[in-house]
Amino acid sequence: DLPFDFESQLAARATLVERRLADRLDGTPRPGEIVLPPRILSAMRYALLGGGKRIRPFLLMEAAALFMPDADTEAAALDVAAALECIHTYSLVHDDLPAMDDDALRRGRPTLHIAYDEATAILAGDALLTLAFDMVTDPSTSLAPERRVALVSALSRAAGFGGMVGGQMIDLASENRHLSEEEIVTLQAMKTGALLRFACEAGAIVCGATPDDRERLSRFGEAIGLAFQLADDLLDLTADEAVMGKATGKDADRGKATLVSLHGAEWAHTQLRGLVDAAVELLEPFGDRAEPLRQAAGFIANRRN
Ligand code: GRG
Repeated sequence: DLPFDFESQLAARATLVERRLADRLDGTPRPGEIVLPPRILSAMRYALLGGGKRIRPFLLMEAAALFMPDADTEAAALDVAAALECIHTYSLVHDDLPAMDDDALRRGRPTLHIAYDEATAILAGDALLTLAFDMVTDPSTSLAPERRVALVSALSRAAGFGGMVGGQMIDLASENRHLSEEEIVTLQAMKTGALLRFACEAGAIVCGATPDDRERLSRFGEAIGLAFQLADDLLDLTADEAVMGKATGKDADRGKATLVSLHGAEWAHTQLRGLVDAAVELLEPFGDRAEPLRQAAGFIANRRN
């Protein structure tokens, strides 16, 4: 057996997702659609097809692969993975808007509202959010209706006011206000953790896994969601200030506390190792087949961007 090569597997999965998204936005109206206004189509393509690690789709497809899906189920997992990337991309587009983070660059290119305009960026975000649910429910996929409903339900909750949007609201409302450690963890679990958790849980849902396995993957997703955020906070430490243990970057600029600014980088590194270990332990029952997810946990904790 060749050793598992994480980077090339991530790239291969990303290519599949990008192809699926490019196909869906090829400009051909689907039943019920009359005309696709070129400007929104091009804005959606700009946002969706402009890079990104595609880590959420990877997690979803690798979680599904644990259950040895047949070709139809694997195709359905790809559709759900592409849908999830639509929601993630919409959140980045809206997060970059002047009313939120007011960022000019995303994934190394001008943000959507700079490349197009603000109204188009709002609409393209809205369209990406709704497209996600279209893709999950598309009758052309062979997925059993109960599984589709379970996916729509879990995705709505992960993305909505009890998940990502709610986390973003708490975040905005807490600028320059002291947050307790518990509040920071809750906010992060909602804002970034909910979609990562959904990614892992959805792999199980697509394959009709047992409630136990679904729960196990959900807990795995929760642990790597926390790791993702800690790694993000660590990335906000500049080389110089890391020595003094002082956080910079957008969050710190706005006077926002992170776990790293509360406890320092060394604590965060120890914590990260603990989270990866806990995540990996949850994969134990899946044996060797879980190697991609194991490596994904390490990748998320050690990521450089
Ligand atoms: C505006 C509804 C709404 C929600 C915004 C997730 C989120 C909530 C905002 C994203 C802003 C942000 C910088 C969050 C921190 C987590 C983070 C670094 C997200 C970027 O995700 P990656 O690293 O990005 O997976 P790529 O580009 O690889 O897809």
